[in-house]
Amino acid sequence: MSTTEAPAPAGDRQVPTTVDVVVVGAGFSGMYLLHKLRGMGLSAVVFEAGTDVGGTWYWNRYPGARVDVESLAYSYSFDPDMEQRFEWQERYPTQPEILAYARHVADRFDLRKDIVFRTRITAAHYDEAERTWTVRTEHEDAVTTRFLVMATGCLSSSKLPEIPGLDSFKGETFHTAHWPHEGVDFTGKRVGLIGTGSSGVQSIPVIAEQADDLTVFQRTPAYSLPARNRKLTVDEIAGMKAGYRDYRQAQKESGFGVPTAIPTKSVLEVSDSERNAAFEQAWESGSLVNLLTTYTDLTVNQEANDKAKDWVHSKIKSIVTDPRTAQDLCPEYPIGTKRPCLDSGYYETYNRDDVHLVNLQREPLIEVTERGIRTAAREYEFDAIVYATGFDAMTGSLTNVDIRGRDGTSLKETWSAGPRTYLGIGSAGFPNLFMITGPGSPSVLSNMVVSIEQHVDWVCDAVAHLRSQGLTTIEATQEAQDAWVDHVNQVAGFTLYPKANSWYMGANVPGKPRVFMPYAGGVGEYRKKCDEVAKNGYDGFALTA
Ligand code: N01
Repeated sequence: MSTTEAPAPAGDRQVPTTVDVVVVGAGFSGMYLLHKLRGMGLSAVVFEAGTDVGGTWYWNRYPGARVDVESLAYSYSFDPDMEQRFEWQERYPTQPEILAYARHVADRFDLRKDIVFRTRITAAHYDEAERTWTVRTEHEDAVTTRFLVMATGCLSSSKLPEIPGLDSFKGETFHTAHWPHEGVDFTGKRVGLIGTGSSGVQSIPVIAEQADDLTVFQRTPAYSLPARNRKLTVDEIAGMKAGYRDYRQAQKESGFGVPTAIPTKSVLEVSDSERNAAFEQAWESGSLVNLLTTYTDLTVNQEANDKAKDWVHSKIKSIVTDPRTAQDLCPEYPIGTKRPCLDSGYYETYNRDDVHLVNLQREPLIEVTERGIRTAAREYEFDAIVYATGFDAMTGSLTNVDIRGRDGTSLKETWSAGPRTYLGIGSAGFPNLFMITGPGSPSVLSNMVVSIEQHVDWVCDAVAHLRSQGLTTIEATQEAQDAWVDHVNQVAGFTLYPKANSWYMGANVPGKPRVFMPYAGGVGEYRKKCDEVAKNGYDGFALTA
């Protein structure tokens, strides 16, 4: 497969043997951590598998890749001067623009000198007598550290479809999360693409423009809204820059890390015309959050959700001209319970003569062959196959590393029935191991940059507290963790989320326990809880000298 996998390490890697903090991952979390830890006078090293900073935005270079949070909101808030200097170009920035921002941050704070690139972590074992972690890499490095922070991202461990023959295809293959740095030219090619989540929905219109012919294999349709992307005006940028401080505060207090109007009415109490007008306004606004927050009950009441679902179905059918294709593109699960998408011309793309939709519910995937893809109905021949098949989300990048805590306890085994954390930050049995936006925190249900900054600040404050009190370790207690896991499940149970086979539930990975992993209680409420825990002497964590 053509990928962005980093080449063999250069000979001049500088790897320390002992540091105060090891950070894994040089995405938005790892970069901000390194900056803060240095400011605290701590020694730190960051290990990163790629050849540069950027994390998600380093790896996911597929055509059409953009974030679906507006650029001025999808940025760090910790440096007001940087906020004023960086110039965003578009409402929803492209992957190259976000990567340029990450590089700008790395340059500004001279971060790269403490980042070891081209290096994956393979193991991290806790030594109870020494109260240290030993972190090992794929290149046989071993680093001893007091604190270990997994800043590995929620969507880093990519997955392929679980069908035979993946290696037998003679043409080119690509995964959206490992896209070649030099790009791919599909001109004149017959392309098959599997997967219609955000990566598929964003790349399909762009690949369709280029390829001779595109066939999309869809197991589950996505709900997607038009992004209404455009260049930012000078006045918009100036207005945002002038109001940044208030906006940042509003982000922190919001439900999704993006300030929105608070709904006051049930969708069931309004007239058809009022409801249709509200949905139309949300659709035209180009904002996912606007649609889901139009009424109080869309995410918690099936009957209410059906109103939004039916309305979006009618929209899809008004765009897609072939009735059977339009019907196949209409999802049946409640809207919002799988990650909705934001697109540029997605549904319109199916009106092209050279784009075809294969409904895998009718004709399941059987295998990849030398010439293409075989479903239960027939074989399709291609020059290239694109896998937009997603990730082992939230836990994959943690359990792929051989993490062993007290008494040699394996994180992977401990989480075999689903992830168990306190606040999504720590896990009982694993002292001084922190996760940034781990399972049990709002993470993927929020604007990630807001949640990343909150966790990094919290973790650094906790480390500073230990040092100031002459303490050595911090570890989630079993009781606090059990209560938090119950709470996370209880909150999810109030919502419609568990009704869909989503990656939030682990349902996209065969054999993965079906547990709703993120915390659905909202960014603002969650932050209050974390602040309260810290204020009360890290209530629910055991601190030892
Ligand atoms: O991955 P996905 P993604 N046979 O898991 C299908 C973020 N993101 O890379 O739904 C056949 O959503 C799978 O089918 P199903 C965002 O949080 C953000 O697109 O499991 N099909 C699905 O259709 C997003 O949610 C942005 O039935 C198989 C697709 O592959 C997350 O990343 C952009 C299959 C995978 O969709 C992941 O998005 C991109 C199989 N064996 C990503 N296995 C923005 O900010 C999987 N599929 C805009």
